[in-house]
Amino acid sequence: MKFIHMADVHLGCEPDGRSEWAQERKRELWETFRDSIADAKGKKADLVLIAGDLFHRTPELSQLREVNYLLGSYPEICFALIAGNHDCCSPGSAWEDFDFAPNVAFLGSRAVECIRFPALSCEVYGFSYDRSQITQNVYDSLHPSENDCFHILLAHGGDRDHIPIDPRRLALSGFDYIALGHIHKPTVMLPGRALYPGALSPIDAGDEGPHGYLEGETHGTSVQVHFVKKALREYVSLAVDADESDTVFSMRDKVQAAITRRGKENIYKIVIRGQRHPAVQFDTELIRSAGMILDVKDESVPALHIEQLKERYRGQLIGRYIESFEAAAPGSVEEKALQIGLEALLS
Ligand SMILES: [Mn+2]
Repeated sequence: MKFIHMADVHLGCEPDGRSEWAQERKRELWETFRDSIADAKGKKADLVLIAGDLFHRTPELSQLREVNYLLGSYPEICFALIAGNHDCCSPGSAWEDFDFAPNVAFLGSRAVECIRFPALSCEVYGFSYDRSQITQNVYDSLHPSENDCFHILLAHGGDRDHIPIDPRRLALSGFDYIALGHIHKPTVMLPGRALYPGALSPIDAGDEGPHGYLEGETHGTSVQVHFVKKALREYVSLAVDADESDTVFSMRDKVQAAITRRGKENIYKIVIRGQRHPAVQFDTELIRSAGMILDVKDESVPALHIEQLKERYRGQLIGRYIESFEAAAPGSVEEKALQIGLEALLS
């Protein structure tokens, strides 16, 4: 059996909400999801597992209809999904009496359900969040029935407020594969058995690194699983060095070149380091126009030629200030005080 395991798609979320590209990214989340479902057909997957937080919030009817249209277009593929903490199946929500296509199994109850796929001789166990927090470690005591099926647990959480999971107890549970969701970075809990694919697309600037889904194939009760990069973009922290020759525009050019090397499609957090000319102030808003940049932090320091300054201001306040730090060791707090004090005095 071949399967695709994804989680934390967060449809409806508007990543980078205050940026110029927020709407584009909101649409991208849907497109990437649609593409991943299309991949399942291309790869001839039998089963697609969606381990919670498919939506950013408890879905509206229109969003459920959209997803149902996409999944229902592939009647030869089985889909199994649960609601996570973000899109919890709260009483009265549109989840409750939604009529999914026959190939879609929504394990919407708060109690553990088991869905059997006889053609795949596979059973999928799981339940949905009915609220945004569940602090009981419900997964640790779950066990599949004793039969010859391949046993999958669809599970969401793993931190203190969202169903804490003890990997040692999970390892003893008897499930052949545990499809996890909630942690946005691809993470292995038990090698080949319990994995987080990470968010399908990165949602938060902290979600650095590649994003996508897991593709697996079963051999008896063992599983071979690997990560497939699918997201169009990554969040990247990038340091760019300034030197004394740099101006605001030359710095923007440098940032642009660094972004071109690393990939223009990515979303950046830029930090300017190094020593700038004392007369230059970097206009971070202007530099931000060099690409998809969330934030430019200027951590450069003015290049201060201490000996020259001491000569030039000998006998004056600045000269005496420098002399009073003569014993400062490199990297010491005194050296930092010298730097900060000089910047203030010189400006
Ligand atoms: Mn979650």
